[in-house]
Amino acid sequence: MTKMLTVDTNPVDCYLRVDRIPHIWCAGCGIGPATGCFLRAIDRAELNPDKVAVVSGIGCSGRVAGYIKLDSFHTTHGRALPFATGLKLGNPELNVVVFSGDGDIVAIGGNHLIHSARRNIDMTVICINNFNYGMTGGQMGPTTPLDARSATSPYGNFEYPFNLPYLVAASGATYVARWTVLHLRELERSIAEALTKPGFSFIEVLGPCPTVYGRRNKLPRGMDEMRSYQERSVIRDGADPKDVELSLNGPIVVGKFVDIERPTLWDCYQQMLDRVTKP
Ligand SMILES: Cc1ncc(C[n+]2csc(CCOP(=O)(O)OP(=O)(O)O)c2C)c(N)n1
Ligand code: SF4
Ligand SMILES: [Mg+2]
Repeated sequence: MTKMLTVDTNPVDCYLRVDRIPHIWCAGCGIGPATGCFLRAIDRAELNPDKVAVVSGIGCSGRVAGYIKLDSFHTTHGRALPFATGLKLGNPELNVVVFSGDGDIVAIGGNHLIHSARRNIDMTVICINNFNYGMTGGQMGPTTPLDARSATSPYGNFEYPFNLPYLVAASGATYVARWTVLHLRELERSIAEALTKPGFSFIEVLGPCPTVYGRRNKLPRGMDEMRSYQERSVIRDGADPKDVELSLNGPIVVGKFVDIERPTLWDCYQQMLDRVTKP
């Protein structure tokens, strides 16, 4: 891919299907900034874009695949991970990235998430957690904080939510981090690191959904929302994932929580082949 930069183009335009712009995202949505970080991370990690494949499911976050001018696949709801697994096993040279939302990856796709982590499939998962199903009008999901209001919890959520870093770390992920869309530099660096690390990497990105989740929970908007992220967040690299639970208005612990080595599914497959084919 040849980059053609002029003064009025954005450095990541080469990775975007600009003919699809304007995008569908609302003003103040966190998905756009997270997408920008991902695209800049491709350059930071010095990847060959021709070897990067992006897979999304369904949802506002799942629209990302439609806007990215790489090999990108907009799959069915919750099935981005199995699709990505097939891509990776079919062509292990590919750098496979799943970019989708909390509903897509953790609710309908939750089963695939824990098993992809358990098998340590070499891929990077970027999960935009906006605490609800934004696209369909703001229903509650498995990351909706206790007491948060949503279309389906009008008096406040009484179901205990998942703590995603703890869930994926316990399932076997070898790289786990969380950032908000206020932490653009850290997020870009973290994605670049995850892209070059073998094994199952998971990055939770907390991003606002002002249109449905934010409005129902009377959260600050725009710059005020960013200020609230700034006031609430604390960077704690190496924190134990079980200690990074989120709540509606409480502290937000961000950072890199897990960075360990473990053989990937492909490594284990090769080891088994070596063993059984030895004379
Ligand atoms: C099989 C199936 N069930 C339900 C839906 C409806 N649906 C579309 S997007 C979505 C939730 C998306 O939530 P999330 O992944 O958090 O994305 P967001 O819109 O919040 O970014 C649902 C339930 C669907 N498209 N397909
Ligand atoms: S509904 Fe929410 S998640 Fe969807 S584009 Fe609007 S702000 Fe973003
Ligand atoms: Mg969501």
